[in-house]
Amino acid sequence: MNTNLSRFSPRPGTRCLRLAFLLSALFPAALPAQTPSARHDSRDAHAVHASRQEPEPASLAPIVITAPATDAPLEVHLDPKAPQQPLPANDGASLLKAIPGMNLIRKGGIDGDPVFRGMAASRLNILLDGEHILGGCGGRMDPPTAYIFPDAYDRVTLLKGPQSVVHGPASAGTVLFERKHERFSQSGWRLNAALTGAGAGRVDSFIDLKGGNRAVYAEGILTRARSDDYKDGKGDAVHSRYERQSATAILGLTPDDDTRIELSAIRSDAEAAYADRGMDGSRFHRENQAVKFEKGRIGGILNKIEASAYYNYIDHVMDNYRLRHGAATPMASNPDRETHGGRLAFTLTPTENTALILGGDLQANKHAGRSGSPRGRADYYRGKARVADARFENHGLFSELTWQIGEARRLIGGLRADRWRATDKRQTVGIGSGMMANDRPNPSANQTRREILTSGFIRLERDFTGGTAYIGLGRSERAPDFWELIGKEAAGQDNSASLSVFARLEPEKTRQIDAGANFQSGPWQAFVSVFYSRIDDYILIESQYAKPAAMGAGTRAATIARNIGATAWGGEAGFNYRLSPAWKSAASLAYVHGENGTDHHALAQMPPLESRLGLDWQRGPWSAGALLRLVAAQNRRAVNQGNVAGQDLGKSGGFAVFSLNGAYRWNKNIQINFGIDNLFDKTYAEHISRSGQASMIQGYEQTTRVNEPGRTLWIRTRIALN
Ligand SMILES: [Cu+2]
Repeated sequence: MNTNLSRFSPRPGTRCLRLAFLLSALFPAALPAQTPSARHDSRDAHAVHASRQEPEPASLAPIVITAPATDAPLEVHLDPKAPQQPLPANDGASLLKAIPGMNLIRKGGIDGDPVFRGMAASRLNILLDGEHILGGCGGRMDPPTAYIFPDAYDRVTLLKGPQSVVHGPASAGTVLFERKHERFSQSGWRLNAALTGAGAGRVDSFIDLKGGNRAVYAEGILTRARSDDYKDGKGDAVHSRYERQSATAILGLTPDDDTRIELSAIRSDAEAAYADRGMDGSRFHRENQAVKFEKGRIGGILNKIEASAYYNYIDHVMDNYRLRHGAATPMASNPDRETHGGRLAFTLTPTENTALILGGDLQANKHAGRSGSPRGRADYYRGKARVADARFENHGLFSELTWQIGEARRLIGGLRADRWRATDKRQTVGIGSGMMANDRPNPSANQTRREILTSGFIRLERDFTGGTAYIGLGRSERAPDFWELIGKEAAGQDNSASLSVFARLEPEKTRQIDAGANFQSGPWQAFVSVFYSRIDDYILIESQYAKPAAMGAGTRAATIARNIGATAWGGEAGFNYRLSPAWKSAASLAYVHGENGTDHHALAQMPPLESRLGLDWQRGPWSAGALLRLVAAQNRRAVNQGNVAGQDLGKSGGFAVFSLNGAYRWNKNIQINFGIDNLFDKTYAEHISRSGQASMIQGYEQTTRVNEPGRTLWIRTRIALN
């Protein structure tokens, strides 16, 4: 085992799991059956829409998720603890892939960037239990989802489009990773645990133990996951191994049914090999503390108060010697990011038919870095002082109103204003590489930028027998993020003023129309959601941009950021159809089309048309399923253009991947799921995955894109006791 990781919680999950198995075998029926109090946090914006039910399984979900539920307009829910096919890697982005319209920019085994409708990074607003946290890596090794241990959460929600303002500015969508909180109705405890084994030496485990009484509760969650390099369909190893673990401790007070005060602390670390670049992540250390306060049913028009504050620290190391061999010059880079944030929101019910959320949120983060040689050398990186390179601050105010018009119609609207500030602390910028590397004065050193950003939306929802339809208009402004502003150059042929794009990038403005419907009748369940979006000042990242060499004659390849005009349209549709009491079929379709109006060609990083067909069978304690994923070729591309996470590499071919799964449910507390992903051992790569040729890692095959795993067998045992 890796020394870095063994420092805390050595193999916690597996030991506790054995204990859990033993307990359940000894006392199968003796365990007290407790139902937590029925009150449940409903989504605030829909407080007046009481008919909307949260999916609350009484016990374990029987079937592998092949098509997540879309039970409210524009919302998709996922149970992060339920088994999924294909078995997702142990991080947040891999988990999201099950949602139609979601894709992944693969870099290795974990830590890919999630993409929704072709929009990645800051265009997809990701919250970890209400917190906006950002990674430390300037090379985008750690999107926020790299710090998500799916088993430590209870619910994942995707809110499509700019149709929400209460969770921060959103353009393509918002993803909420949340824990559920229920007051104990009497003293008791609850245990959730799972052990997963899969090909490539993969072992995932988690244990979540919660105990308490009416007044107080405590919870501890330990997760651990490891995998060796997986093999693609041809049998070639992909440089992708990883190891990660997390520990979460929560202490809460529930003096009454409507009040909750909670303290939480999280520590996690990981290491991961990257197949797409010259370095690996050897440290993803996270420390997080948060406090939350919630009070509901206050009386009068004030219905609820929510307040929270958090601190997050990320210490990341990437190097070229710990997880690979053959680097001529061993070197490491050690950036860190410190984030403080908070939120205050009031839910008001001015009349019987209206709910109003008023609030504000703030976030401030500091980024710094240092780099050097491995331990034992004169230039050891840990012996150096960190040098600040950027500071960001954002203060937002929001209001969202839901107005129930009669029985069947709702009008929902929101407004948001953000005051954003960024400071470029870099004194120099490095240009060129290797022997030609050269430090130049940063043209935007110590500059501060300020912007006022506004966003808003309005949406009409109409219920009909068996379903809901909606149409919405939204607008949002997004400030350039750390990855766009810091470290990218501007267009131009000088090696002075254009070396920093910091002062030049305009905020991105999205105007979008969203429409769709959900429908349920007899054996049918269906959804459709479509969008059309016009993006002014879309921030495009372009690599291989020729600029004069740092020294002497010739050119060098720079990576620049610039604003363009863009449009995108597309959507998702799907259905479930119950053929008989035992058989159920499901299908989904997702498509997005993007156009770069400034350069008059395709917008880069657009995933191709994709369809999923599933068939599920269930009888008594047994269930089984088959999943066929069909992905079309993508000929629309813009080579060397993209976003901070990925760049287009060229056309890509289509593929079909077939997978099988089965489950046996021992009783309501214990369940075993198993499956074979990519049954026919197909060799394939996703269109938007990163290049497998850039890294030249000794002992590994170089591929156009980082290939997906070949045939993979897996088994997952899960226990839920209360
Ligand atoms: Cu990194």
